[in-house]
Amino acid sequence: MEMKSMSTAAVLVAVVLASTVLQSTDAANYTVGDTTGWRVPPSGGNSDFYDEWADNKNFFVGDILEFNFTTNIHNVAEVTEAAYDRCNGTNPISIHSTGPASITLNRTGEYHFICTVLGHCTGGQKLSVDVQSGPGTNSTPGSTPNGGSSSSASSPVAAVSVAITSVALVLLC
Ligand SMILES: *[C@@H]1O[C@H](CO)[C@@H](O)[C@H](O)[C@H]1NC(C)=O
Ligand SMILES: *[C@@H]1O[C@H](CO)[C@@H](O)[C@H](O)[C@H]1NC(C)=O
Ligand SMILES: *[C@@H]1O[C@H](CO)[C@@H](O)[C@H](O)[C@H]1NC(C)=O
Ligand SMILES: *[C@@H]1O[C@H](CO)[C@@H](O)[C@H](O)[C@H]1NC(C)=O
Ligand SMILES: [Cu+2]
Repeated sequence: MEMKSMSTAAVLVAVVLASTVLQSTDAANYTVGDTTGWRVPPSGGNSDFYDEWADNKNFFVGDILEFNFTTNIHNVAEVTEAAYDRCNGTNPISIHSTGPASITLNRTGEYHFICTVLGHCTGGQKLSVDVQSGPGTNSTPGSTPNGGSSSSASSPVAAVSVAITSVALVLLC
């Protein structure tokens, strides 16, 4: 009787702890381009450099992009898709001129970034990312472009919770 209520409490504590730990690891902090930073990519005209950097990553609401660049040499502007395609920095949505610049991805959908210094975007200094609603992120309901990916993202949380619950039950029963 007493044992049973103890184990129930322990399981509850374990599950709450597990979900707290998992939620706190949700937001990621990326240095765009890693050690290359934010610049015209080296190895001449590799205009896919930042697309390749982003390719194997999943971006979620709350993640941070750190654009590491030297002030007055580069900048980072958020632009529309049309402006991104044409490397048109005339009317950016927003622009950050002081490096390094930290940009929080606070909505789902595509973001487009370019450097507006002449020739830099056409030289490959451009990045687009597709942001998904993350595990534990219940803001922006109904605005997730691809809802299928968010369910796959939440399944590890459930799996770890089940695993921890099982271990707790075995130890305490
Ligand atoms: C993100 O990482 C950069 C570089 O490591 C660091 O300077 C910055 O403070 C970090 N930002 C947050 C919010 O953790
Ligand atoms: C940012 O760039 C500077 C200069 O290239 C470098 O010293 C620094 O380590 C970089 N920071 C990160 C977080 O990569
Ligand atoms: C760049 O965009 C602005 C408006 O944002 C537009 O007026 C201009 O014609 C565009 N330039 C080119 C070359 O497309
Ligand atoms: C989203 O981020 C942008 C730029 O980082 C900021 O200006 C804007 O206020 C943010 N929006 C919300 C809802 O936090
Ligand atoms: Cu630049």
